[in-house]
Amino acid sequence: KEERMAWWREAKFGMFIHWGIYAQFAGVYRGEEQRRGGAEWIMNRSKIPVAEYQEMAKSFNPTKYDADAWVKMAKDAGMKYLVITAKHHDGFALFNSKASKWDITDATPYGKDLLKPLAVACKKYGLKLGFYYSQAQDWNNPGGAAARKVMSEGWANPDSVKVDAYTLANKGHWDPAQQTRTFDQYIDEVAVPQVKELMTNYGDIAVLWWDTPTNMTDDAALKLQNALKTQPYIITNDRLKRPNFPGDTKTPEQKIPNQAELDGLDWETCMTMNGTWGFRTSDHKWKSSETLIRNLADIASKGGNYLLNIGPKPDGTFPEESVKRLSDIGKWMKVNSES
Ligand code: FUL
Repeated sequence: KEERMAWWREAKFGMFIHWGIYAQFAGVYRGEEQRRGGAEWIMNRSKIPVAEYQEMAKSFNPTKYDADAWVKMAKDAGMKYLVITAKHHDGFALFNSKASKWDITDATPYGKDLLKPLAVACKKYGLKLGFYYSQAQDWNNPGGAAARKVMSEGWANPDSVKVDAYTLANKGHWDPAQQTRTFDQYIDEVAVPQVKELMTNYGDIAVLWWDTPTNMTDDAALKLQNALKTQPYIITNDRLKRPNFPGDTKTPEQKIPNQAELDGLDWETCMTMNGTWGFRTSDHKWKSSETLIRNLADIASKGGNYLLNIGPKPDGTFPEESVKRLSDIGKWMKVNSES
């Protein structure tokens, strides 16, 4: 483990990327602002029917996507690794998957694998590449889990009360289309095969970032863990299944732990630059560059890593506010690494 963790412990700073079909909604459904949660949660929060959500993929066409430019921005900011949502809770695969048609190649006009060019660019600039994979929650591939959440208030759907009762009675789901298969079938036919695809088609993978173990079983967790074995150096976080699968790293979210809390453990604080992980037009609560730099220094001095998020726009570009902050951090890094 010591050998496996060596680069990660030195890294200090990485880029998190939350990108998917939710960027198309950008926090708005049927003209109503989503009231709670990150914009990447809109399908669940607003109880968007599966067919309607999938319709949105038909106009997802990120023609301005430039993986080389993304990785260069990360590198110039002093980041040493990158973790991207290969599949978030909405189940949409940013890669070409044979295990599901709910992926970039089958469901969108863009039609090209988004992770391949990223792997190439990471190699070119010497950054490590990691994948976030939502192993349990999947709101589109039937059988996937759904965390039960209160409906985002404010959406004037006359059926909302009924939909919520349905959700309560159906383990968090809101559309019968989500339940045509069992969780075990989803694990065996979608999650495990997709993780294997991610482990074999993109070269060396440095990190597997699991998330929200809703309804996970030890049995399913073991299958997923075994799917990583072609990447013997991979580092995993603590979100596969608690408590039996602790992984390598702790994942404080949106907060910097106090020193004593995580002393002796490997930890990484993930944080948004504004208030959302996925792109949201109306979120203007940007932290200042100064705050972000202070956070980085604080985290590094306490022995942790800082995984700072970008929520790209549907056209494939980073929000200008994020670009500005990355460049400010880069300038500070340059001055402070020369001494
Ligand atoms: C959370 C997720 O539910 C959020 O959408 C986001 O991905 C964050 C990093 O982890 O648990």
